[in-house]
Amino acid sequence: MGPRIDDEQGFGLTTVLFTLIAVVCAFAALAVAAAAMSSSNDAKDAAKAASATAVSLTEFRINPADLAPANGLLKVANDGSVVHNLAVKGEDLTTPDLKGGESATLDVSGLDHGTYAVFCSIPGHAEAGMKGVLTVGATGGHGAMTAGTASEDALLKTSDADDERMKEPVTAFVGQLTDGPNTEGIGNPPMEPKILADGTKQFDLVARIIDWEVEPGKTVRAWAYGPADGEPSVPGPLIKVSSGDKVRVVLDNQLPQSTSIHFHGIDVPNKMDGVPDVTQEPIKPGERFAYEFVAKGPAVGMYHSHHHAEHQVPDGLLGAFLIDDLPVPAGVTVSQRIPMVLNDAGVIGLSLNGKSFPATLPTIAKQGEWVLIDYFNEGLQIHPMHLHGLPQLVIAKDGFPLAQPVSMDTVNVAPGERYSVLVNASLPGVWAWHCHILNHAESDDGMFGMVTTFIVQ
Ligand SMILES: [Cu+2]
Repeated sequence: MGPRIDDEQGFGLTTVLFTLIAVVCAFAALAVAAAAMSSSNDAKDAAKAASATAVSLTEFRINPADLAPANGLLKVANDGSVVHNLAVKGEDLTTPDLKGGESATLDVSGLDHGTYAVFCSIPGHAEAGMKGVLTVGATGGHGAMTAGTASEDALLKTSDADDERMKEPVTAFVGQLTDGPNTEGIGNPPMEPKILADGTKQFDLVARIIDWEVEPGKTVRAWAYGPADGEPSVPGPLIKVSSGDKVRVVLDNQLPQSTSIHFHGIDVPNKMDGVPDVTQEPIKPGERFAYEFVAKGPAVGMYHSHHHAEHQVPDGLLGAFLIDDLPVPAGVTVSQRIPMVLNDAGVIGLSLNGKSFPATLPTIAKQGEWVLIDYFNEGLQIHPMHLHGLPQLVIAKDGFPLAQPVSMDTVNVAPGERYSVLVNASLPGVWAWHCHILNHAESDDGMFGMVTTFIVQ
């Protein structure tokens, strides 16, 4: 029994061993099979990745700019030195931000067949040139020999779409000629003073935060001046007085921050200069301060905050302050005087008279009229203001009449400067009028910002 039992046990052990070996072998086989499968997937991925269309990003180019990946994959490499990405316009599809030397695969195979604009979405990079066209899917019957033609077609189609998109702001601007302003609120409303018993002209101003529509549908929280009994605006009310007037400007600070008013380019006594901690205490929220002086002209000035000015002024605490009319050359009769307040920062941004194109208003004159334009730069950058078709005769700089007026087609207005120019509406037509720093006037979506027109009827 014993040996049999042993034999049985021996047999049993052998069976167990064989079973174990078999199981181990089976696992090994599975592992091998799995490894084989995985390596075959890796091989497929590798093959797919190898056939992905290579795109190189550099400063500031997408190369090639005309992409038509056969298998819907783009191998995007940042060959530049700053961070870039590749995004598909209008789709929620982009590579991660890639540092120089990094790359990523972008799968565009899920997009509907068609053409798409691609760009680098890092601010300023598309404008600097990082734009391209992506074609997804077959373009119909084109073989390898005609691939170039197909992508040229795609580029043309994109160009049509581009042109349509860029026309929209112009259409909105032109609509104002028949339908009136396309935004709420107009800057520079003339302000009438309260006349005090001694003849003093008193202007009661309130500073507060308001909703201001910069362009159709874009409303910002502006910091604005307004008459105590009227609507605030950006720019604030236009104040005009005459030489010898006793002027009193009372500011009621309804802002959450202290403020002050500096009368830039206007003769005032030192203690009325509006510089907190230098000539006065800051005007705290809820407080008032009265600025008093006797007007001395001619002057083309501005009134604006001189406290937290780096944000209070571009956010809207600015206005034009004129004393008297400017002397004009013999034989010239001025039919209208137009303030043109330039701004480029804060919540208001690139704008003319507190509005960005297409919400800027045109200047309209009859043929032969003389129009006087005062430029005021309340922004942080210089703006070369270019008027098409009609020369600008500069008659005053910072309100000081020039001994010899000088003609220009582009007037460079630096921060704080004022230029007064006469324009003779000599040639009929709609003349573009814009800042000539081109990205202050045009974007991928067409004209915006510091653009308006001068219309001669
Ligand atoms: Cu500009």
